[in-house]
Amino acid sequence: MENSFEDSQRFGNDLKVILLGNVSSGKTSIVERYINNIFRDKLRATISPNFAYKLIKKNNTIYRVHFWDIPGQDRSPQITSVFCRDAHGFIFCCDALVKKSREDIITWKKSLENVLDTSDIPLIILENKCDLLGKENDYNKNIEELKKFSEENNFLGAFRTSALNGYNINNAINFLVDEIINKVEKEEEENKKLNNKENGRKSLRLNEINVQKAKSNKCC
Ligand SMILES: Nc1nc2c(ncn2[C@@H]2O[C@H](COP(=O)(O)OP(=O)(O)OP(=O)(O)O)[C@@H](O)[C@H]2O)c(=O)[nH]1
Ligand SMILES: [Mg+2]
Repeated sequence: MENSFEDSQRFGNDLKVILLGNVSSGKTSIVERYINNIFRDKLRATISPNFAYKLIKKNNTIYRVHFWDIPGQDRSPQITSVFCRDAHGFIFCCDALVKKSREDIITWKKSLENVLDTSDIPLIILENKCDLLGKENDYNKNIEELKKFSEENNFLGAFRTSALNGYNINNAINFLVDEIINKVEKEEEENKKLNNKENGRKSLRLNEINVQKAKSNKCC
């Protein structure tokens, strides 16, 4: 779907997804691949948080999904608290060739948990640059290890991706966005039910008051 200004004016469903992870794990490249389907070689390090959005239609609703790309060099509590507080979901990125980069995801998650209770927020891992692991058929070699790591650390899912050739990027991010939208729609449904109940009680009370008024106004 095209991201046009007119489109963005027509709806109010904004969702916020944050990308966290070490320097050079590929966060900026992943966002550019997902949103614009491009890849730039030799990208400069991101020096301040950036965002870009994509319009996604689901169940007849258009959502504007904002992707916040946080610089890997900045793990300061200010950044996580300012940008992450109202996020709907998180993508933790690591480099498939750098073992420490996967382990560092735990540190990123811990610094996030200092400012936010993540137990009810969808979090996924993207182990990026899998094109450097070998042939396409080998992309999923030892994927069980990654899945186990993800389960043990309470992530919703983990994917090998390549921003360079696009492998699994749409699949992985659409999975996260779907989860977020399902959650948001369920919450809205529950809120509606609660409001209806509340309105029902109010109108019952109003009816009772009207009946009492009518009774007291009756002339004998
Ligand atoms: N081979 C390969 N290179 C990639 C891939 N993704 C990113 N790169 C390259 O890796 C380098 C770092 O990528 P970035 O997207 O800038 O990484 P980043 O996580 O945004 O880094 P910071 O902004 O410093 O936090 C760039 O030169 C990219 O071209 C990939 O999937 N495969
Ligand atoms: Mg970057």
